[in-house]
Amino acid sequence: MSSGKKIFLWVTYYVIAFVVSMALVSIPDWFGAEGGVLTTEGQRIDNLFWGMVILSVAILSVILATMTFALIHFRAGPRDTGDGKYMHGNNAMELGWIVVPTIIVLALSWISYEVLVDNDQVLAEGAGERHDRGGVLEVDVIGFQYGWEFAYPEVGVATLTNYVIPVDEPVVYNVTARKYGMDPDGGVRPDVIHSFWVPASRIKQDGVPGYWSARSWTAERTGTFDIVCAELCGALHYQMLGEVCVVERGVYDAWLVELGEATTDSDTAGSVSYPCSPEGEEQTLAVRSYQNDDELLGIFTEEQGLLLESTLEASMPAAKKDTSA
Ligand SMILES: [Cu+2]
Repeated sequence: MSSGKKIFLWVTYYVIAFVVSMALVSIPDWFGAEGGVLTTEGQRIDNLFWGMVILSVAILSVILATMTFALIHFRAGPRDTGDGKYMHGNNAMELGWIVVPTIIVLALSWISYEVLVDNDQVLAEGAGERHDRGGVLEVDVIGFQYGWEFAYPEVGVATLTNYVIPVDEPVVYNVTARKYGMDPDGGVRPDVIHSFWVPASRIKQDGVPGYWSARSWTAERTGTFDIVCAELCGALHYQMLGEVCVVERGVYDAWLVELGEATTDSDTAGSVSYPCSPEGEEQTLAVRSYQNDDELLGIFTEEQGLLLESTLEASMPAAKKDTSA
């Protein structure tokens, strides 16, 4: 067979392998429904993901095409019992399969790094302390067993389960988790790590009790999008569902005014209208006052928290004894 024909056949196998593999990887719904990516930052992540998928398929196709070519054209005849050609070492090939993958992996690392830097641009520019990030809208996200609170420091009020943001504007999320929670029997126990995730945003951030982490993203269209907890955090982890409601700036401004007037007393829970209520239904969101860091710890004040901390410490050895018995 002429080398021209060999190359033609190999390229044919390559094209078939590439087209079939691309068709197969396009079948799964990689990111869930909800009409595709929601955020500017998420679009970068999707582009990176698909770039990596296409590159992987391109490399896989080299293997598939070479394997197919070898199976068909180098197969032994029925009476061929001889040995294959003896080879020992091939410097060019060995150098090739070290250098080429190294370049690919380094290039992918660099591109991924660039995407992460771009996605944290708002945080980098508005650096500074929590609640003072260069005038960017901030929402404090507090996970607990089992739900989410979304606090608007601007007006000192937090909503439960669902929250509202304006479209086309960066929002900084300060994420944490409560330190303590209430048991169904009225007792007190420490809370755990949760993970704030709006799948359509593609951005995920752990909420660690007593520690603040920040992420930022910009929603590019209005509507409602699921919130889930992405860290297995206990028996009712699956119930940590909510909704982010993305609205026009005017709607958001009016809602924020209403939110600010919903409650002022930290002991009083109130409610506020929900701009993303389904057609013909007037839903409300539960809210509570959010005045200072003591309240960030959850349903307890700092004083109670310290008291509880010592109570919990005192009860630890007993609890250990219980489990070993
Ligand atoms: Cu959780």
